[in-house]
Amino acid sequence: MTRTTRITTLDLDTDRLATDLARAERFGYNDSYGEFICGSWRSCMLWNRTGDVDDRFLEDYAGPARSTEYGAALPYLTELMERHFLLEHLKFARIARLTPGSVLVPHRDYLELDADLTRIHLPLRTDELCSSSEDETIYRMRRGELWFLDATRAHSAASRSDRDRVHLILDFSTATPAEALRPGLPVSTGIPEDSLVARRPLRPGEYKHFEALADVIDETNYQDVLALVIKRYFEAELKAADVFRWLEGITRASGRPELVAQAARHEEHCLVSR
Ligand code: YCP
Ligand code: CO
Repeated sequence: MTRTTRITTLDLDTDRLATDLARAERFGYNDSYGEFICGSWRSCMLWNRTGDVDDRFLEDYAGPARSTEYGAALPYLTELMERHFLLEHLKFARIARLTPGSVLVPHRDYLELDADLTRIHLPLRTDELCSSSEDETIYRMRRGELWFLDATRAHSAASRSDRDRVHLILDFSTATPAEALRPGLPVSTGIPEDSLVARRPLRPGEYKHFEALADVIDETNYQDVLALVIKRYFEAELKAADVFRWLEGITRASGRPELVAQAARHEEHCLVSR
């Protein structure tokens, strides 16, 4: 069973959202967490421990989050957050932009923290060519939908869109999403049928064709080969962990021990410990 849940759909004010998004276009975005990205996923902090936009990473801390200059420059998003959430439990709020053609390496969040957080997404600009995943489940988060993501499980995202996918991402200290939400919103659980993305079964010998990339892979295109495998995971029935199985198989077949070690370290960092 996936734990990811579409909580509810918000009725967004298109004009006010457009005003905030236009402002957010001019923010400075950072490339932190590049080891989880093939392509580009850039983010900026709206709320964090210090209120300083240069504190770009998730970290453990006590007490409530503070708004940064970017958070303060977005009145509509601030209002939405105040209306729907108990912000005393908020730890981080970010805007994240996934650029066309980019994919995330399957990973688990919060491994570097003492305590897990509760992750909420609100897509602000997206389309049908953007997908997300939890383990073997591929789904679409549509604009205006509030989603709880179990970011402690292996998850990923991919964009084949021709423009940036823009999401508001919130992290709360509560054990469950319900404890972070103000009472009153209709709350559902699970992923609705029409949000699921079907994949085809693997073709016989499909892995073997990828293994032939052993003749191509080197330190200059390691991330590109990984991107090919991740893109296949979004099309055909691989598990999130299979992405690394395939990558490791390709690196072993290449006969280059440094690439084998790189893939093993990368898997450890993304899925096991850091
Ligand atoms: C995060 N997950 O939420 C990570 C890093 C990709 C998505 C980048 O911080
Ligand atoms: Co993540």
